[in-house]
Order: sequence, then C-alpha cells, then structure tokens
Amino acid sequence: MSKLLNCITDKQTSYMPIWFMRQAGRYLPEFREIRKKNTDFIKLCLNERLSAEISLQPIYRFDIDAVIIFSDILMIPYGLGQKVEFVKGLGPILGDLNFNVVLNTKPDDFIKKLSPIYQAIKRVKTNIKNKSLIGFAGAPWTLLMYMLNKKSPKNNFEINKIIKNKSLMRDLIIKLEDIIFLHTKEQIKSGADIIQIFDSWAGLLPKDKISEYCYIPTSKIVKNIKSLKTPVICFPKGLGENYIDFCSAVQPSCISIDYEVDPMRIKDKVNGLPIQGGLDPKILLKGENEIKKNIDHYLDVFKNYPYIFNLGHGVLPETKPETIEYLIKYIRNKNG
Ligand code: 1CP
Repeated sequence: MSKLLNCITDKQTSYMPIWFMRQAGRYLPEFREIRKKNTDFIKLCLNERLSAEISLQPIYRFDIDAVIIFSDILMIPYGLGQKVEFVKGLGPILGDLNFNVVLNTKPDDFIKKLSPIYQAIKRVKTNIKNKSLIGFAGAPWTLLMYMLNKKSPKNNFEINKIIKNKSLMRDLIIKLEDIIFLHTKEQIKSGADIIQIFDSWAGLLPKDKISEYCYIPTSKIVKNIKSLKTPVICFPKGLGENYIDFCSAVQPSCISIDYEVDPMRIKDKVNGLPIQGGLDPKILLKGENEIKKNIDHYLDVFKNYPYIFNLGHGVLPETKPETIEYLIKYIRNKNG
C-alpha cells in the first residue's frame, strides 16, 4: 500500500508521508519551460502527454510520496460549457454563465470534453510504483464562486450579489454535486487512489451560510467518493474555528489544515482523524533557522499521530526548489 494510504486508511504513524499542494507548478523551472511554449493554460491541461509529464516533474526531483495530477479546479466550469481563460497577471477570467447550458450539460459530454485529463492519469499511473496518485476537484462553493464572480475574489467580493437568486443557487449546487462526483469517479477509474477536494474560498462564507454552501454539498460528495473505497482529503481553507464543525459534519478521511489553524487545538478536537498540512508557504521564503523552527513545531505536535506533511496552501511561485529539497531531507532525517 502507498505511504499516504497507510497513514489515512490504517492510521500508521511510523512514517510521515510528504507531498505539496501546487508541487507541479510555477516554482519549477522545468514547468516554466513547458508553460512558455504553451500559452493557452486550458489547452495545456488538456494535453495528456504534457500534463502527465508536468505531474511527474516533482517526483524526478524530490523524495515525495504522492503525485497530484496537473490540472485545475476550473476545468469543471470549462467542462460545463463556461468560457475559462487564464490571463497573465490577472489569473482566471471566466465568461458569462449560461445557466441553461450548464444545467443541461450531459454527463457523457462532460466526460468526453475532459477525457484528456483521465488519459493523463492513466499515463501517470504507469510511471509510479508505490506512490499515491491524487486526483482532485474544487468543492461546490469554490466553483460556484468562480462561476458567478467570473474572476478571483482576492480584490473585492460581495457575497450577496453572488447568491441573490436562491432557487438558481440550489439548482447549480445540485448540478455541481453531481458533476464533481462524476469527475472524481472518472479520475478514480483512471488510477487516482486518493481524492482531494479544494474549498479554497470557504473562508468567504458568513457563519450562517457555511452549512448550506459548504458542509451539506461537500458531505454528499465525500460520502459518494468514500462509497468507492477511495479516501477523501478535504481542504476548506479559511474556515478558522469552524474547521472542527466541518470535520464532524462532512466526515472526510483526512483534513488538510491551513496556516491559520492551530495544529495542537485541532489535533485535540478531531478524534484521531488524519491531518495534513498547515505550514505557512511563506515560511519557505525565509532563512534556514526560521524554516527548521517552524517545521519542528508541526513535527512535535504530530509526533505519533497520523499526519501527512504538506503546506497550509500551495507552494508559492517564488519558492526555490532547493528549499523544498532541504525541507524533505530535514524531515526524513528526523522521521525516517
Ligand atoms: O502558469 C500559470 O500561470 C498557471 C498557474 C497555475 C497552475 C500551475 C494555475 C492557475 N493552476 C495551476 C495548477 C493547479 N491548480 C493544480 C495542479 C497540481 C498541483 O497542485 O501541483 C491544482 C491542484 C490547482 C488547484 C486550484 N486552481 C485551486 C485550489 C488550490 C488553491 O491554490 O487554493 C484554485 C483556487 C485554482 C484556481 C487557479 N488556477 C490558477 C490560478 C492562478 C488560480 C487561483 C486564482 C485566484 O487567486 O483566484
């Protein structure tokens, strides 16, 4: 069994698995080289040969335990017929949402449109032996947010503008629950042995909307994926105090924490649920002593606990690959 499954399914603690969110991406010169020649990001995600190659890049460099497939959460809106573009300096820009097109997209057409992603997973699978292969999707709320806001909410975001039409929201959420499950099921059929659900913008939800937009739809998807005997890691970024409620409402197989979550506190409150991540990615831009001190904190808190080492969000583009290498060696020397 792979090291991540040992940790998540069997709750083994003798070895601490390591991987990184956004490990296949912009901080790697070999990725930038490919990206330079492939200016259309969606096309790159649908190039099964290149996306398999990019997924494998980090394992050629680092002694990590998992491969995450190179793709994007916004491939779902794309598969549902919404225009998605990645503009340099601006991030993703989506076209107007045509509700009829989205709600009437047939599962078979969706799968056909995204089939290069599943083919890429098959290719990657034949190239890895005892490493885990992580498939992923965005959670309904984060996808809904991008589909309606049509760009990153980083600069300004007004939730009431987004969710004003209640009955439409309900229809969209139901469609997304079905399509996210379909997309993850295809990834599992193609060789993914773990699924991660990214709810990167869960933190935008006011407390009285979290259950409706985050817990309830996510728990349905988690239940469906678990019924396929595949573990699910959830990353509801920005939930703060509500991380603990999330775990009891959604029942993921593993919870990925962000850098604002106190690792000690969550460990004490989740009844032995496997935990992943936490370290602030900005720490990796600092000096060696600062890096060591912060890693030690997570290693101390999670000693003898089923814990997967990862960050509290994705690797930043400014991170030096040498720092990642250093971090892995440091943990391996301490934790076998
Ligand atoms: O070269 C470039 O400009 C593209 C940069 C890039 C990359 C490498 C984007 C654009 N997406 C990706 C790949 C990606 N995205 C992966 C690949 C596998 C890996 O992790 O190595 C994954 C898992 C994602 C997931 C993703 N995309 C999330 C969830 C995780 C997170 O970071 O919170 C989100 C929110 C997105 C949307 C997205 N795609 C790209 C950008 C710049 C963004 C964020 C935009 C924003 O700020 O709203």
